[in-house]
Amino acid sequence: MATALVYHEDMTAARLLWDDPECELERPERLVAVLSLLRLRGLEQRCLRLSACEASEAELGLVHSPEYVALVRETQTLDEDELRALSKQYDAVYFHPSTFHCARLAVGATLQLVEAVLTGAAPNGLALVRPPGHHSHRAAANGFCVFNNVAIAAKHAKQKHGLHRILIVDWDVHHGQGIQYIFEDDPSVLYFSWHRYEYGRFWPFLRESDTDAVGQGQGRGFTVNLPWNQVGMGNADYLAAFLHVLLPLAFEFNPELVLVSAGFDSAIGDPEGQMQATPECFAHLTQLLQVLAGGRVCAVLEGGYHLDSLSESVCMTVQALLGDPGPVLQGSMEPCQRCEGHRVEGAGVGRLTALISLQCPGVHTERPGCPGPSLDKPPTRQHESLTQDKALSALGKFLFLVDGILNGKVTCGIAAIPACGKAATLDVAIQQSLSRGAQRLLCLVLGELDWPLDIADDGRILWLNIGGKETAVRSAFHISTPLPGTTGGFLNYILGLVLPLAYSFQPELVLVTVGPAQGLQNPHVALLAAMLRIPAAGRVLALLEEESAPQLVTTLAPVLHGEAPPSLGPFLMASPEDIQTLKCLRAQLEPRWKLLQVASEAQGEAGSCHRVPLGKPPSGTNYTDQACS
Ligand code: X5A
Ligand code: ZN
Repeated sequence: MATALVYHEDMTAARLLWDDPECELERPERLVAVLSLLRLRGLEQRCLRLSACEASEAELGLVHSPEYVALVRETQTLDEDELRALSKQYDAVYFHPSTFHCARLAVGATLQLVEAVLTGAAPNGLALVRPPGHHSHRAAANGFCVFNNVAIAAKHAKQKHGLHRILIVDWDVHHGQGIQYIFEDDPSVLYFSWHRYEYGRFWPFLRESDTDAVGQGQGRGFTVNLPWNQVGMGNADYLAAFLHVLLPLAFEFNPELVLVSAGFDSAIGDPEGQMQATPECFAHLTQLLQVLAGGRVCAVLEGGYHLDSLSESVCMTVQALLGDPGPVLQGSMEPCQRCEGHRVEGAGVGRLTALISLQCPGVHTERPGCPGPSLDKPPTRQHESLTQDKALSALGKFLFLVDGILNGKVTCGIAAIPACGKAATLDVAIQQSLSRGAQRLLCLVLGELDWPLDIADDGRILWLNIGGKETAVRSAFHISTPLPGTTGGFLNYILGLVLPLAYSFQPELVLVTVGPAQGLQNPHVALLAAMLRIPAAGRVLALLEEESAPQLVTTLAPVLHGEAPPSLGPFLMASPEDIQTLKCLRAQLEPRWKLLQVASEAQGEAGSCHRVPLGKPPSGTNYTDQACS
């Protein structure tokens, strides 16, 4: 099942016919540039290509008034002067004789994408559309937008598929006020938007783009605005916003579908956004969203006006949707710092996952229905079974696997080990990695296990023990804490501690050790692996104890390949004790690991951009990190 890519070349027809410096950014070349880079990278060819059809007027009517639809229909017959006069009645809008056709195709493409994902024809996908949609209102065009593609798709998903919870993530650099207005009293649609704001001095200059606009009536708490009051936000800021603000809310909301208003004017080089986040960041944002809603992520193009930055960022998004591991996120992980120069790398080569069993105790090494290993094909969702290879000793295989991950021949691996050999195997894996020159090794230990005595705490190993006897920060690299008691607590630990640490540390390899009596259910371990894989660019080696291995392999192998983890089941808030423990850990670790910072009230004016404004917490979401900030 491949990622859906929905497009129609007629959407390049609409263009600005007169001089207008504000509107000239939104031009046909945007789609041409994106598509040609997708082809050059071989990404388009890996997708399920769907040709867009025009949305029906009934579909447009899910959001827009009949009078407004009629008015846009009439623009097909207007001459240039009339088009220009009409355009002037709206803020930052131009009409072209083909606008109605293009805008209907844009809605149609978005609906086809959602249809493909909700019927199971594709796991996820991207609609490449023009004109964009998120600024348009029920009865008005606005900000280059004519029909509200994403809002119509959300209404359609509710009405035609009976969905109850839809998350809209608007990572465009402008506030999608149109979407906000349409769903402000609707608790079934959680709308999150970050946007350049500058205290209201940036377009569209709205009071209601600020943090205190949280929705109304039944929908109160289901609109979340994160205004950026400075330009220059980079990868660490965007990650901090996802880890500390969006994802805690999103997990509790538990969406059935994620729609992304995927504007790339929030990427480096864009003349509108003036931000610093690199294209690679969008692979990370996409992967982080893919752990929600069973991976049903539908990205729909909004803005993005720097053709190279736009095209690279779309490629990164598609690579993530396809399940490719990586890329590594470069640069400082300190929120609100200017990031280093924009580096662009080509697509990764095909890599394999190896599954091995040190004692060969009947662990499944092939996923059912999975084709055999193939080295020359780019898709990375195949396993290489090493169990059959009698020539290699068990330990030899294991070391081969460690090497393979470090030198990039293998992406990730799972090893089953006897309980008595767990500590020794981990020790060997660490020694082997260090002797191969590894500089940063993250050891995530679930269950009780002490730091190997013969290995120095010299900054090359970050030891994070969850499920240990006591809470202890022995050094910035040696952290131990008991297991949180609830799903909410566990999520808090992942989003508020494990992932920020992993992103800050930038490990070359993550060793996850899972004991049988560590108290976590398989879906929890799967979620942890699915999320750790993201900062680790896929390079995760899981060491399982034999007794628990057979079921855990079945759960872990798909997620290490980028498939969505299973749902965690009923949500229980973190206990006050767990929140207190996390708060205490973070307070001690923040000076060294900057991505742990949620807010820094103490820093005054200069540090005010560190603040991730939480506003008034939406009702029922108070398990999040406010207690820690
Ligand atoms: C979709 C989008 C921006 C309009 C900016 C007007 N619209 N100054 O990015
Ligand atoms: Zn925009």
